[in-house]
Amino acid sequence: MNVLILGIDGYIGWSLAMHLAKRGHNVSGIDDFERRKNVESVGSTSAIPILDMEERISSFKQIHEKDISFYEGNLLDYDFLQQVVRETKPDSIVHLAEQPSAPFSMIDREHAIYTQHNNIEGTLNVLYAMKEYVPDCHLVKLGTMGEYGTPNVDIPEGFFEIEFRGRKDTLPFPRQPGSLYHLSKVHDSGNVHFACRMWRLRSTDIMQGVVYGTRTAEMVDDSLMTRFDFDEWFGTVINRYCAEAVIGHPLTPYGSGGQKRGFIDLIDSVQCIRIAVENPPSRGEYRVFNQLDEIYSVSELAQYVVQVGKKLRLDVKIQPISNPRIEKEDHYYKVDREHLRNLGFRPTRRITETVEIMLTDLIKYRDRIMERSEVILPRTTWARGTGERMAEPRIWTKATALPQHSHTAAADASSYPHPTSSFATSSES
Ligand code: USQ
Repeated sequence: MNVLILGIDGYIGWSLAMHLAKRGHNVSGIDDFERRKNVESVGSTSAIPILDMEERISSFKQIHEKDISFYEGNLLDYDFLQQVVRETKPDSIVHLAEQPSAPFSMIDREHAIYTQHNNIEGTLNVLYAMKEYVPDCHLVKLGTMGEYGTPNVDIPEGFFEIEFRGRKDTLPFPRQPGSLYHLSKVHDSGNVHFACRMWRLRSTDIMQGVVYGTRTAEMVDDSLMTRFDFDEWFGTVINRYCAEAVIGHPLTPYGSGGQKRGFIDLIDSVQCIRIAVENPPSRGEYRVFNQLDEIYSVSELAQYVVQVGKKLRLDVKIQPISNPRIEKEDHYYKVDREHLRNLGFRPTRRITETVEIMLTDLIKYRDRIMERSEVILPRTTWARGTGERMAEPRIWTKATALPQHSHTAAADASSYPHPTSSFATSSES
């Protein structure tokens, strides 16, 4: 199949490109490196070093003997987009080219407008390019479980049957998102559904849970790794916990820690997207997949990281901090997720196995995380808005983070002992 990946340079985009190319698909991708720039704009960087796109592609070709084509540009540039679509003639477009951070969208008015403009207008351009040049193409659109919010009833896959005043219908399940980023995805879902109904496009709208992990099967060399964010804005909760654990920063569950979310390993996220690509819906069909493996509360996750950290001789502490977001901390959460399983999705490994792989990978890059450790504690608040800084007492400082001997070795990651050898990272040791 010809697959065009929008946002090929991102955390999932690069992982997916390698997976699909290795599988024999003809993969092209678009990116304008906005994610790299946005992470840089908040003073952070990927904990795992990543190569430039040209170098990534040539390393992938050398190692896996497959080609990936790359086009640099932005979806908001319709001339650019339509030219790429006409040239690559995709059977499937996977749309990952959005600003994906809830806290980033909540910094202030400018970040909110940037997020919604980028995400909603970019998606509209994709829909128009499909309508005009490849109406038979399948759009795999990355939405989010956060579109639904946390209702006090079960969450179906997109639609539910409702009886109201004696009449019945099957309607989109109500959306109650918790950030202006999540809301941009709700607007996208409405536009994609509309394009399927009006223009007979076909689409799978994926309500994905929170993704975690450092590795997929194709990442057999350091040059093929994908980015890994740990800052307040772009790091997701498990990834942040693992980065915190390796530098001796206490894990940071927000509030009471009872918030439940659906989670999925990076390796399974690409597996699921591949399944969606290879099993397209019919013309005019708009279908919704809830893409997650298991549900956990953020406290439970912290416990898992402590447990695995112990195995690796890391002394991991938990220090809950006041919640910068407005969200329920004690709530019902039950989610249907049959569609992908019916098409063959099987989780690759248990969460604790992945956390072990993550901690082992990240220990190698402790100095990079340590250098940017000031981006870990949250400062963007939902309630006060306009980017006002949270007055969170500093509970951790670099100076107390590592035992003296590790500090002196910080410039050379390779001098850190292997996690299974006798060493511990602790603010107390
Ligand atoms: N959280 C903590 N401690 C932290 C970071 C987060 O307790 O250090 C909590 C948050 O308050 C929230 C939960 O963990 O209750 C998840 O937060 P997150 O930052 O990991 O994920 P979220 O903001 O929900 O967004 C991420 C991705 C987004 C994707 C979404 C899937 O950034 O692109 O859409 O996960 S979902 O959450 O299902 O909507």
